[in-house]
Amino acid sequence: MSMRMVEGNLDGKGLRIALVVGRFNDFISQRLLEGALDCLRRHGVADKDMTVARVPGAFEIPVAARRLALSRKFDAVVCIGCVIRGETSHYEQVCAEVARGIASVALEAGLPVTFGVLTTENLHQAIERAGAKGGNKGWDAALASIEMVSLFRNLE
Ligand code: INI
Repeated sequence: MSMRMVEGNLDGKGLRIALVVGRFNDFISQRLLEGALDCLRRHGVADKDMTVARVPGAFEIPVAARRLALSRKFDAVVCIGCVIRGETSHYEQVCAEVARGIASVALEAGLPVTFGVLTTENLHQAIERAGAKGGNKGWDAALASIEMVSLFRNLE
C-alpha cells in the first residue's frame, strides 16, 4: 500500500484572511503589509475577504490576533510587525512575547496564525527583509497562511 502524502496548495480563492499590523516602525510594517496584500491578491484572495486590523506595536499583535482567530470569521490570521533592536531597550521582551503569543494563539484557535514579524538588529536589516534584497517577510507570512488553510482542508 502506498503512503498518503498530504500538502497544501497555494490557491487562495474564497479564503477569508485577517491581517494584524503593528504601527510601530510603520515605515517598515507598511511595506510588509503591502507585500502580504499583494501576495494574497495574486493567489486569488478577494479584497472583500481581507480585514486589516492595526495595533500600536508588536506587543499588541497576539491579543488582537486571538480575537480575530476565535471569531471564526476568518480562515487564517497573518501577523505583521517590526521590532528593531537598535531602537529599544526592551527588544528581547517584545520579541519573546510576540513570538510566544502568536504561537499560543495559533495552538489555542487551531487556525493558521502566521508570523510576519521582523526582528532585526538594525533598520538596514529590516529594509532588506521588507521588500529590498532579502524578499518581503509579509509576503512569506501571507503565502504560508494560504498553504496552511489548504493543508488543513486536505487533511479533513
Ligand atoms: N513595538 C514594535 O512593534 N517594534 C518595536 O521596535 C518596539 N520598540 O522598539 O519598543 C515596539 N514597542 C512598542 C510595544 O510593541 C507596545 O506597543 C508598547 O510597549 C505598548 O504596549
